[in-house]
Amino acid sequence: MTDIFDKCKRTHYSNQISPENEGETVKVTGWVHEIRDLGGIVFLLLRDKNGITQITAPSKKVSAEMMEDIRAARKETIITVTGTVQKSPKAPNGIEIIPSNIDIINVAQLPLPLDTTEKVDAELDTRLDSRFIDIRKHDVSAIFKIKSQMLHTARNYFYDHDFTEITTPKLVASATEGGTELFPITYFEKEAFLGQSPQLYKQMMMATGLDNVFEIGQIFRAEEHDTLRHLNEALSIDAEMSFRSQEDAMNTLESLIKTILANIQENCAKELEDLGHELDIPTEPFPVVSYDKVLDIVNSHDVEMNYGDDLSRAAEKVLGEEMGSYYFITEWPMSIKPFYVMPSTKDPEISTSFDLMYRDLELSSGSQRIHDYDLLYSRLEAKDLNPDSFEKYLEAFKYGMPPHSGWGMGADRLTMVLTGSKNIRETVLFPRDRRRLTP
Ligand code: AMO
Repeated sequence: MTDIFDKCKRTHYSNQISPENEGETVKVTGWVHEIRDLGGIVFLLLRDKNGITQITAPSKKVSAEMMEDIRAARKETIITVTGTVQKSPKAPNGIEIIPSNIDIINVAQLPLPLDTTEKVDAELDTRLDSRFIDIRKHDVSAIFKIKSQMLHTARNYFYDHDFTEITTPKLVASATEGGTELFPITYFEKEAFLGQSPQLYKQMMMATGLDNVFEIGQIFRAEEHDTLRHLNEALSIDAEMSFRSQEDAMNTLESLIKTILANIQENCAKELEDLGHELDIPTEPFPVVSYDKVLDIVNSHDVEMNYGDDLSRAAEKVLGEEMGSYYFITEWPMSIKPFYVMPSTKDPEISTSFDLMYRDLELSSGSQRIHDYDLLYSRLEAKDLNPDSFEKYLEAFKYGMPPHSGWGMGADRLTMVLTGSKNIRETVLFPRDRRRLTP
């Protein structure tokens, strides 16, 4: 018996066959996308990772037995077709294949939970319930190919810039980010949580002499609200750098984003086309706007914002319209930033923190960090946090902690920008939100 994998061994992906291959025998394998039976001729569209190939079976050229096999092929069944390439200007890639052999590899049940050929998209919830079929659609898989390319570029960028990749625990004992709730878990006889951020660990790495570290990993936020930008489990790209200032951290972030944009533009042309999305690529340095200026802009648009307020949704929208694509917001009040943020040397009420925005979407936040033990201890107290819960973190600041800076960027949010997705759930294979824990 021929091994099933031998049967499936393709000679070409759909995008690798062109009119230049006319007359050649090729073998393609994939999913039955669509079948059109016109009586004397059957058209079968076969879909693979890279596109679609038309299989054309005229009853005059193809055996009666094979005509039967083709007619019996159900949508989404896996088949392999061997045949001769023929030019066909109206077919995908300008070719069609006249089959000489068809193997049915695995039959799909009907009805399908989701139709991959529907012109109008199903509800997002229905799609997420059957994500494995949803991603068969090229305009959906394009999002994950772009996300993969983005993560690959980010990793390369860090390796090229002398960063060490780290992985830190996600089962943790304490909170790091004020303002969002923690997910409590049962950890034997102790109280524990899912990590909101690798913040404490990446800072502790600064005391090890590794100098520059990065992590790409999941963060967990028990956000109460249900928005198009928040998930309860998100992917974060975190960087932390010793002996580097707030400005150095901002420059690294900006240069990383520009590298990612250039790379996606170069390597994901087909995916961008599948999505009908054009990248917004800034050539100038990202503008920097102070928190005070943000207050002026927002208030001048009749949206109320007082000193010490975080950005409301309405404020983000105003800024998105006023500021254009990528921009930094700096000089935030200390009162609304986490305990580890270094106050500015100019004014202790103003922080060294920054947010990177894309229009009305916050992509990243970061800062120079406090490296002085006594100051850090007093900031914990000032934020009503118990320094005893941070004992192991604080220890790293007692025996030679370099000054340092860093940031965390939402990888799913960045993917929204790169793919033009309006809902963060589109950019995550299996999103976790208030209502969704499966699949
Ligand atoms: P922050 O809490 O601002 O900062 O998070 C950093 C970035 O992570 C993304 N993000 C989210 N994405 C989707 N859903 C969520 N619920 C969610 N929460 C956050 C955002 C955000 O800008 N420790 C600091 C970073 C640092 O200073 O290094 C932190 O976690 O894009």
